[in-house]
Amino acid sequence: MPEHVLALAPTGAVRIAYEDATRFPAGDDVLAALCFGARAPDDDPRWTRVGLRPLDGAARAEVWRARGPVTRGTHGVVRFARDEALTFGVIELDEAAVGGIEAAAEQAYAAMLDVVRHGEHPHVLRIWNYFDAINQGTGDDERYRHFCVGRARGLGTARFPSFPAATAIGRVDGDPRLQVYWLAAREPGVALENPRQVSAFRYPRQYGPVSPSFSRAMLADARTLLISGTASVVGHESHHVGDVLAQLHETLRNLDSILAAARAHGGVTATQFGAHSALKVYLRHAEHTEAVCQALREQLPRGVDFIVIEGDICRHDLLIEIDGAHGAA
Ligand code: 3EB
Repeated sequence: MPEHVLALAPTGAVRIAYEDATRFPAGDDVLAALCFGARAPDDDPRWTRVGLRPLDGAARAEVWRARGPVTRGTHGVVRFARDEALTFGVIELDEAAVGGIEAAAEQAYAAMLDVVRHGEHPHVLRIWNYFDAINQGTGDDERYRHFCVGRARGLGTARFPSFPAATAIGRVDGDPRLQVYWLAAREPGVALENPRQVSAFRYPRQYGPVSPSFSRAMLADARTLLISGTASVVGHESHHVGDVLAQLHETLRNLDSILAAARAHGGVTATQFGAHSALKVYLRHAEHTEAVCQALREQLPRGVDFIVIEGDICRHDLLIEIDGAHGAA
């Protein structure tokens, strides 16, 4: 199994790998294990099951390993694991218990802020958000837009000092919990934008009352690129509506453009993704799996590790989204 060595901080480093999700690698060095589709053991707070079905084979877990000793704990509703330089935190909130997705997002983000502000790792670099039925509701009543309103309210003026990189994907398993997990660090990162895209936090009003609070990517320790969910958006508009392969191609151009921005910043040296890149591909329709996997094998540089999972994209006209990380060689 390839391993992606990400030098994430002067005092430490983290490695990401997609591993067999049924083997439950305990290991004292595990910071977090995100288990897509498969069951996660409930006796270890570092494991989180995300109910997104794997489409390209056996269930795999995205495992984040630290270099140094890891300590774990809980703080209110937050579970966390940390080493010297990094903290991985998780909140899972039942929407029904708090009054819906907007309230759940507000409370989750407020709780996250409360924990990170009082800890030694106050800089949130990267956040993942998963919740049910993301496209349900029309216009400003769409659940994704309510999520954006609640997220912004929970964040208040917090920018860490920039917005973290992020992913927001819809599950289709009917699980009523909002799942939010994040990577926070002792040192701030450098937020990057994509010159091909309008910054999400500057999206015009047509996409909702509150623009999405995230940066396109985060350069951690000036060497490691944490890439937000990226889709077939050019400027601020969705492109290639109805054509998944054209959307994939546009998405790969956006990813290359983000990598170029990181290179221009001196953060990475690679001119393309490769053996130190790990990508997660979210597909709205399972029936697109075969065509997309074939196109990925043809179009991605050799050595890139990727998994394909089922997930709804936050705009109903988008069929595919990709997030991931690229580490220093
Ligand atoms: C886009 O480019 C696609 O709301 O946190 C991608 C990544 C998207 C993160 C979020 C939304 C989010 O606008 C959607």
